[in-house]
Amino acid sequence: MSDDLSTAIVTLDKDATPGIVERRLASGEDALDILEDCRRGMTIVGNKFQEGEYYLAELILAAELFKEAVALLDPHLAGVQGSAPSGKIVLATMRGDIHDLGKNILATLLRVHAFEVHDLGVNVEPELLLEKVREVEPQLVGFSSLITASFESMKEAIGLLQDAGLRSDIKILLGGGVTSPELRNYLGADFQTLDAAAGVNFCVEAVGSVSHDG
Ligand code: B12
Repeated sequence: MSDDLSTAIVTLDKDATPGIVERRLASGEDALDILEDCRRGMTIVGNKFQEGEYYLAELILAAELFKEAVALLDPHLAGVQGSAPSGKIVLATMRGDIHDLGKNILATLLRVHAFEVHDLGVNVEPELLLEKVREVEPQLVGFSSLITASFESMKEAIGLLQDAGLRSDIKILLGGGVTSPELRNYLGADFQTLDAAAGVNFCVEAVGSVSHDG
């Protein structure tokens, strides 16, 4: 059954995908499990792109299907969440990078865990990130990176936080396909993962240790 959904995304079946999501929701299945199948489908699409079987047009179509599925799942995920916000996070895909599917998954999962998520979107200028951090005073900043072109803009943003004296109040986490422990060291970030659920665990633990009012 779960294969149906990832297969629908992989075969770019725009008629079948939303129907499968709705059917599985109606049967009472956990929205997180359905989300995981969407992610699996997207990973297979990525592999096909890498192997030259799929081109950019297919990637864009698959990404649209993925977003449509997440939009259907979103209200059901929100229903899982607790009451009081457990922490604040500013999320961004920085300048040079327009990939946002993984970031959006993380944002959804964090909302499920009652985080107040301030998602700046994609291709974000470092100055805008600093401005947002000043405004909302989060305990956490999360960068999603899928393309090496965004490394320098993340570095720049962290430098701005440092110069503003805000870096030590914040935990910085990285995720997305091109991130690695080496990148974490290069940027001086606190945590790196390729798994949104591990990112959520880090955030939950971090709000306990860096909590400040605001
Ligand atoms: C889908 C996709 C696209 C879509 C993006 C749609 C969208 N709205 O995001 C479109 C078609 C627009 C696109 C465009 C391009 N892409 Co593209 N794309 C991909 C692809 C196939 C999949 C990425 C994806 O969404 N995966 C699924 C998500 C769910 O996985 P994920 O992001 O890794 O997220 C998971 C975790 O990493 C984690 N996570 C993610 N972010 C964060 C953040 C935090 C804080 C935490 C804790 C966790 C976390 O949570 C998620 C779930 O666990 C990858 C190939 C690949 N295998 O990754 C190439 C890839 C990323 N693209 C690539 C390229 C080159 C491009 C283009 C330049 C192509 C072109 N020639 O024009 C352009 C534009 C790039 C730009 N300036 O940003 C390259 C990057 C190479 C590099 N090393 O820099 C890749 C690797 C393909 C390749 N092998 O060549 N792309």
